[in-house]
Amino acid sequence: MQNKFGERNFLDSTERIQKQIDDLAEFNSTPGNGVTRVVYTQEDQQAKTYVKELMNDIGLEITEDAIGNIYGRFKGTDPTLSPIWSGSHLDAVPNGGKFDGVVGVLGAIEALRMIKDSGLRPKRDLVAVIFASEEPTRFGIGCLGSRALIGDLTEKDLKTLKDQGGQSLYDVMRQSGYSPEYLPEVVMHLGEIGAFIELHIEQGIVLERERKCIGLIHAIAAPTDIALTLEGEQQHAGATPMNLRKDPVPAAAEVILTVEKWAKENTSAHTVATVGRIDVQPGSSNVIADSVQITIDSRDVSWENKELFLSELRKTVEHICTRRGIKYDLKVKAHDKPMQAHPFVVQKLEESCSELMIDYKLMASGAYHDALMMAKIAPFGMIFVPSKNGISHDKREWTDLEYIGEGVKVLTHSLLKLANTTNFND
Ligand code: HGY
Ligand code: MN
Ligand code: MN
Repeated sequence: MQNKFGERNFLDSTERIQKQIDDLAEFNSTPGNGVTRVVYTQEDQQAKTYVKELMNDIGLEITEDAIGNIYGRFKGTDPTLSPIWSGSHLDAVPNGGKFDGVVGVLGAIEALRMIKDSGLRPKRDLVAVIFASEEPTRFGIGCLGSRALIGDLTEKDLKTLKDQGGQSLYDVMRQSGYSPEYLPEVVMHLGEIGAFIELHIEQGIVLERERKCIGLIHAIAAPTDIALTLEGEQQHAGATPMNLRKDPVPAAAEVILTVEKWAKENTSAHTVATVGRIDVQPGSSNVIADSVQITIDSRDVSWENKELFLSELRKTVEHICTRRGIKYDLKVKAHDKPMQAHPFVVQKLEESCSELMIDYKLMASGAYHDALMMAKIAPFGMIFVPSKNGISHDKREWTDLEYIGEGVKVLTHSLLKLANTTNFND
């Protein structure tokens, strides 16, 4: 394909992106200790307003849906063809980095800017999307914006999902100026979107180890998010003999070690499990706990493995709690299906890398992304750029600007290819 974009274009683009990444990092509730941007907070709204201005500056047609997904559209020449989408998220985990999600949002806007500035008018519309929220930080389930968009969230879910302060997602949405009562109007269906490409940092060490600057994703591991509450009997730490205790803390410890053992001994390279949060109540040193709440986040690219993990976990928890006289409540907040990238989209991404003479690696993603949800209604592909020392979800998160530039190059070329393809089975 004719290289319509000179090196100068991409140099300007990466300089713009570097400044935008730094500007966005200012919208942060933990300045000086990584970047934290939780959905439907002031910092989140500020970041979304900042990016809407970027979309406006390049003349994209901006719309926002009832729960806060934001769309910037560049019109193509043939309105009968479904649009090509690209984007990611702006929310950031507590004390995280400034690249996760942001690179995909800014990269999509830069790609549309360069295509627009080149004077090219592709057949299909191009849409840059910011999903309302991707991190599970506040409501315990990730990809809320894209999950709602594919119709996987009901109004009942919005009213059931609560944050640590006990506020429902529904109420928080309304307080933030959104209209969750119009949730059905957010939903899109198979066929309405031609294809979706997400540019994202790898968040792992593979690309750096193999000295590749681009990863093309063939599959995304999917999360199973569990909230487990263990209830014992609160008693005096000094006066209660060991044989009369119903202490939920050692019960939780047994569960946690069993979860780790199961994931470690499992065959699949992508079977992982993490206990990220432990809340002990009342949490005093001389009180035998009343209850323990833990989160369990397990991932796999194999659905069979995920199903096995969940059934084994249920049996393990039942066995430990029965033996210890502990009551428990196990809530499965998400049990998502791993997804394969669409061969045609991957082929276009590979063609772009070859034409741009950029070396790449085909790989799976251990992290999940909005692409995992979008896969249910559109052919998807993902472009990874390396994470320094494989670190992410931490203040040390870093991706060199030159790699981001290579990612934007591949994204721009691939969006153009897809936007000029009438039939994906060609
Ligand atoms: O947890 C994940 O995989 C994503 O970064 N939210
Ligand atoms: Mn993340
Ligand atoms: Mn992300």
